[in-house]
Amino acid sequence: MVRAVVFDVDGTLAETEEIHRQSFNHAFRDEGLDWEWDRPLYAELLATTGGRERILAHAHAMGETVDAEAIHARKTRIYTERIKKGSVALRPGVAALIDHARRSGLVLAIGTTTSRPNVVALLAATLGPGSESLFRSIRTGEDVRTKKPDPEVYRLVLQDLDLSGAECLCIEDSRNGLLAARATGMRTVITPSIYSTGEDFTGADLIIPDLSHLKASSEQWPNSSLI
Ligand code: XBP
Ligand code: MG
Repeated sequence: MVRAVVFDVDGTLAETEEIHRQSFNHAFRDEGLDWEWDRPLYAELLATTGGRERILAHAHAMGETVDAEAIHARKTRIYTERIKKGSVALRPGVAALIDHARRSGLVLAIGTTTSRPNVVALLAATLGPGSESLFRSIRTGEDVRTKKPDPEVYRLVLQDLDLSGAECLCIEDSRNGLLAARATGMRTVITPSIYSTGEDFTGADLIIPDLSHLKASSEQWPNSSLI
C-alpha cells in the first residue's frame, strides 16, 4: 500500500538542467574561467551528481585547480535568480499528482542531489509561496555525504517519514536516481527528462513519458491507491 510519494527534483519536477547548465557557464565567465559546458558535454558531466562535484570532476579532467566552492556558490545565486523569474514550469502531470496524492491522504516528500536554495526557489516559483509545507520531508545535497546513486538522501527521507521503502512511491528521471531509490526498496516511476532519455532504467516499476500518463498506465501499476 503506497503511503507516500517521494519526488526527485531536477528533471522530474521540472526540466531544470538546461537552466543549471547556463548558470554554470555564467558563473564560469564571472569567475574568469574559460570553460564552456555545451549540451553534449553537460550530458556527459551529469553522470556526476552534485554541481560542486561536477566542477571538481571537470577541473580534474582539465588538469586544473579551481575554487569549486566559490564557483558553485556563484552558480547557485545565478540559478536561483533565474528560477525566481519564472524561467521554468513544472513538467506535465506533476501538479496534478501532488494534488491527487494530497486528496488521497498520501504524504509528500522530496529527495534530491541539488542544493536546498534551488529547491526553495523552484517550489515557490511553481507551486507558490509556502509550498514547501506541502512536503513532510525535503532532503537535499547539503544533507548527505554521498550523493545519488548512493541511497543516503532517500534513506534520510524514509527516516523522516518513519516509513519503509515498500510503502513509498518514488518519482525519478535518471538512472542515478533510480538506483538510489531502488536501493531503499521504494517502488519507482521513471519519467525520462531531456538529459536522461536513453539511459538504462532496468528495474523501474513503471516508465512513462511524463506524469500526465500515470492514469493511463494504471493497469501496469498493481495495487496502488495512487492511480
Ligand atoms: C540533479 C543534480 C544536481 C543538479 C545541479 O539533482 O545532480 O547536481 O544537476 O544542482 P536531482 P547543484 O536530479 O537529484 O534533483 O549544482 O545544486 O548540485
Ligand atoms: Mg533528477
